[in-house]
Amino acid sequence: MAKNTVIQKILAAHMTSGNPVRGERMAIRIDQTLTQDATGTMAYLELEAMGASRVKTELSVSYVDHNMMQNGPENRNDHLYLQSVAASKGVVFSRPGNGICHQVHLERFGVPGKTLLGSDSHTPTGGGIGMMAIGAGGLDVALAMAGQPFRLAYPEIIGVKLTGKLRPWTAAKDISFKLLEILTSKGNVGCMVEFFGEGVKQLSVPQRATVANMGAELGVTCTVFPSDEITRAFLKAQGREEAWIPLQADPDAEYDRVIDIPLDSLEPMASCPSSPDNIKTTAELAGLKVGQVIIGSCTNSSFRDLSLVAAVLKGRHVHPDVTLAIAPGSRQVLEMLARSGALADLIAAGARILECGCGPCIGQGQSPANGTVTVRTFNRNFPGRTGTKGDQSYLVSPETAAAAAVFGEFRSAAELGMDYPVISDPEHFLIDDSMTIRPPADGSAVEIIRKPTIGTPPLNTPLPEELLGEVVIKTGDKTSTDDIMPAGIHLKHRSNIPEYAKVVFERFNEPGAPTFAQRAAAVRDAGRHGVIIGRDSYGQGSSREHAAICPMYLGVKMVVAMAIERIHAANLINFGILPLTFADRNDYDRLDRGDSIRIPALREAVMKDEITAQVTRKDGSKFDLVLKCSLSDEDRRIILAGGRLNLK
Ligand code: MIC
Ligand code: SF4
Repeated sequence: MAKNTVIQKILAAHMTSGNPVRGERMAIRIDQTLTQDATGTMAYLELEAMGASRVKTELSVSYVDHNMMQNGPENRNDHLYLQSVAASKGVVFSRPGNGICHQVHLERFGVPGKTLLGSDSHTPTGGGIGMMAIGAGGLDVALAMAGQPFRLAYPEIIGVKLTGKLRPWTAAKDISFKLLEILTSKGNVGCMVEFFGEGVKQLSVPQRATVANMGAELGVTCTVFPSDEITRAFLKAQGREEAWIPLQADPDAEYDRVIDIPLDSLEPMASCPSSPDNIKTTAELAGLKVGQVIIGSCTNSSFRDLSLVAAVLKGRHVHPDVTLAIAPGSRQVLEMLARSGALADLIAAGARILECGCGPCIGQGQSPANGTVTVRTFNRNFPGRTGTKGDQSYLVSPETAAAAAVFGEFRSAAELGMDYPVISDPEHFLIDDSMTIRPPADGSAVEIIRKPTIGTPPLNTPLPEELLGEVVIKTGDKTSTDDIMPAGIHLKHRSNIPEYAKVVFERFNEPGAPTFAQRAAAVRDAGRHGVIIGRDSYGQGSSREHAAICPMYLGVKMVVAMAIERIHAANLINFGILPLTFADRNDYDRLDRGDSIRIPALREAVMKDEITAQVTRKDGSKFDLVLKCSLSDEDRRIILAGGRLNLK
């Protein structure tokens, strides 16, 4: 009697090499890919550098949703490159204004049981429709487009059993908060999450997508829901019923670990500054004054979510001390809100309507005032991500956000004095694909548009014979890729590495002192190699491979931490930076900025699982540092070559 989980079934159907044994290396075929503009330009430049003439996936989609401020020509230059390279390589192009990649992909392209690799960490959103949807760096997505399988370790499968029913004013987002409280945002590398149990049936596809989306904050590889009659109804309403297949875990399926979440035991919660796993109940925050509310992002911008907010705000007005901004997740959502009248209710209530896209979620506008509280339905509240230093960003559900907009403070939504608006998915979504452009059957004649701000992917040099390292920075726990490579106003330089590299670790720079970029370049120019020391969960958050490319450009050759997050570790390897971990965690305390780390016979050393480095501290004292090198044979080959693009 078979007893497989949904994850095991999808893996079995896609495995191209390896064995289904936890922790063992394996590879899977990738059916679909997605890219967004902020990571996509580099991904397509890499695809071109590989000499690929046409993508080999069943479907690849290029979205423009991040960089849409168009302050200066850079963003539009990127769009023109992306549109033309998509036509040339056989990729569907989703135009700016069509919506956030994850929302649009769910609506128009997602298929249960398929694999999706996306150059964005929130790609797991597709798990809401029963996909195995995985975030990765741009280069890994480019390789998948070129037809190569995706390599990963066979996962530990965490089953999350949902029972009961959410209570009024408690939302799908609160399931994510509960999971973050239980699992935290660290220590989950190599895990996949699967939802099961009667409670699953209580959640619509957009609600499941909210929960699946925040798997990224747990640091797991993907989050998968079964595909059932609710999935079928959603696909039917999107005019795509033929894409549906049933996909359920077998009755006796065995998970490596099971977490029980009785939905009726949940209460409204919030992620408090400045980490998604800093969870409190909203009751604990009652009375906290709020200066700004923003509703949107790939977590909470569906027709259901925004209709709920409109229902709360109908006939009321946003509190005088609050600004409310709303960014719909897609053009489908926005147009349906307009036609249903909900948009008029939002406008009448004083909401500022932003275009469909990521917008403030990635620091593109709407930075809060100093010392004020911002309440967002987003998924990340890393320090400074809003564009304001010292920001106080709270992540909540649309229900809690709407109440905060009305009251001007955290308060129980039950105090709104109205019945909880139950919003069901429509029987028919409004279908208009005129903002997606299908590629021509033969793209060979398409001219790829390269304006002057479109650079080339920089190449690393092969791994040196000896590492003459110097610690350029030592960071603490949970250093995110936003810390390493800030977005916001710098996001427009994603296609221009020398310019973007100037702001590596910007948040850690001290006024008047040389910046990280200057210090790293000085080490590089002196013929030495930059080393970064991190603590736990180094590189969490965004999939941006720029957090590897830009340090590489500045001469960084090695990162040593207690643990490195999956996507970032893969990006480091892809660009020839050696990711190592401490054999003894206490050694973290013995290292400091300016210390020298030498590894003689480095090329031989990386073939082993343990490397001994010689440390000379700034005060002249010396010690041997034992480092773990947990790389696959393929990873070692890439590291020796100085990155994936150097391998033929
Ligand atoms: C994010 O939410 O941080 C982003 C911006 O979507 C990133 C991708 C990027 O940095 O371009 C992500 O999540 O991978
Ligand atoms: Fe865009 Fe924010 Fe989602 Fe990232 S998390 S894809 S920036 S909406």
